[in-house]
Amino acid sequence: MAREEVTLLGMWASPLALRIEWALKCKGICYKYIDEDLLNKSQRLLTHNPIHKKIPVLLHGGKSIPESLVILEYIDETWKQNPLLPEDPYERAMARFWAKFVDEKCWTTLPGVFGNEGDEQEKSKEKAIEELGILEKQLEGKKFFGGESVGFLDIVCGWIAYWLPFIEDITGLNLVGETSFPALSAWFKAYLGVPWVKELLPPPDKLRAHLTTFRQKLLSSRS
Ligand SMILES: N[C@@H](CCC(=O)N[C@@H](CS)C(=O)NCC(=O)O)C(=O)O
Repeated sequence: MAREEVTLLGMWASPLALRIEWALKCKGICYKYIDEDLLNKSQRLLTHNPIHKKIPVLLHGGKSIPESLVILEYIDETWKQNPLLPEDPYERAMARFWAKFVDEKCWTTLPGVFGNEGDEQEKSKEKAIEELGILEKQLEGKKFFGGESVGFLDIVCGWIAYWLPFIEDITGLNLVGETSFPALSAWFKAYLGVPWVKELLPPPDKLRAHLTTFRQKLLSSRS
């Protein structure tokens, strides 16, 4: 089963699809990548994720697995090499706890900073700084969330390391400074410096242009 063809339905600018590519790359799994048009969803996407109709979706052995965190755990359980989740049950539970925190909090708050102006943006910014401060504490004294090497939580949070500077640049706001967030700033560099992490990052100019247009759309839909 583990040797059967692996296909990822993704979208090049999706931080959540990138999570899956990172995990597959870290495990050394060959996969086929299909870039989906999220404005004109394919029958393939609707068939493989009929409930949420979203990417990422992993196809393996005739089965479809949706939801990025679920996919990450599936990958970790299917291919045992380079384990992502810690072995200790308590540590595993905590990695899942923090992954849920990132998806329930930062995944909503950072787009709130990006897609708003004025008071709404200010409120999201305050919340984002508070949540990033919580992650900062988790990292203190460690190189990676996973300790000395990249683990589950690094892959879950990885999008923040790459996307946050674009958010700051495009909005003109400063959220994570090297003085106020030393551990997080050092982790951004360490994570993005991992060869298989770096290799999969979307081209910066293309991403900046995409995000700039996306922000304009978000702002005009709100006005
Ligand atoms: N909780 C889901 C969220 C997936 C998600 O929001 N995917 C976005 C791309 S990053 C998407 O497919 N958006 C299209 C839509 O909402 O219609 C996960 O972790 O996989």
